[in-house]
Amino acid sequence: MKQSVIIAFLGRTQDRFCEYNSPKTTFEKLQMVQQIKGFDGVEMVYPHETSSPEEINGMMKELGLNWAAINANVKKDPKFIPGSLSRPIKAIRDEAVTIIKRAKDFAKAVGAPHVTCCPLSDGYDMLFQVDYQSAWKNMIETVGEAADYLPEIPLFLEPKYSEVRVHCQLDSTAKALLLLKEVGNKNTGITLDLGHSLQSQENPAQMLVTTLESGFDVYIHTNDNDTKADWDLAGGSRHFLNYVELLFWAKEYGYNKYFTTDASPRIFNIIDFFERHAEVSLGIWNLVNKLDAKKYRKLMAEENYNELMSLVTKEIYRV
Ligand SMILES: [Mn+2]
Repeated sequence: MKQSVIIAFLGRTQDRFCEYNSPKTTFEKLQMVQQIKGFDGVEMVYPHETSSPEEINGMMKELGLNWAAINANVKKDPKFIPGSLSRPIKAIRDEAVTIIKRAKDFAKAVGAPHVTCCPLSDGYDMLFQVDYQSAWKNMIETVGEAADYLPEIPLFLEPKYSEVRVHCQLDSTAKALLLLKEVGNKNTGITLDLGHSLQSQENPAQMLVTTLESGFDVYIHTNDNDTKADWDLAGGSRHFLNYVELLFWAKEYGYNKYFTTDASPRIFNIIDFFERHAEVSLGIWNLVNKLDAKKYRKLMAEENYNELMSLVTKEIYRV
């Protein structure tokens, strides 16, 4: 199991009420990744954490770290705060597409495998706020243009139900999958964030399988929450069995990308928080690798629910 982290969570984070931890340079964040037992991969935000590809790759090599993904941020810049890829103003949409294209250039230059983008500011707060027709058409067009550029660097889209808009445009894995089907570019995929999927009232494992069976790739973000908001808790702290089931099916499909931690330490010690996340994630991965998947799938085919529940009790919960 390859584990990585979105390094933005190693610096200062904030919510509506508080700021947590101290600001850090990209190099300081990378030094922290190196200290966290279980992590050797990095997801870095473009353009806010990047400098020249040469300088960043020098840091990565010096610290012996590997690339999980480049995260194209199309929400943080003040002009993107009310939205970017779906906005009615073409100049803003074009600027957002350009950021994704430049993120792909950066990924290629540093040797990162793909770009992921979570268009959180696209959506709406009130009813009668946006024109759903133009918003959907704009999204198909902008994502299509970004996907077509530099096809050797695939583009992954990350859906989420809520935040920063009250209702995000890509509010579920299913909606993002529908968008990718409309775009029709095979060099695309879904960034399946376990917590986002839970917040959308989905089953993450089922959405992994649905996406892959629909012919689109998947990149996994790990965390947990209470399903009401995207709290970015440590993995397994609320939805242990969902995490086990997701990794069970990831293994069935031969998932070989990084499992990237999208979790926020907030009041917890940063290193301890991520080490506990890495530990439970690896523990679940090792557990899943001990399960006889053929036996489980045979019982599913036979609709033997009682025996399956017994196996979950004995082999997964182990009580
Ligand atoms: Mn995520």
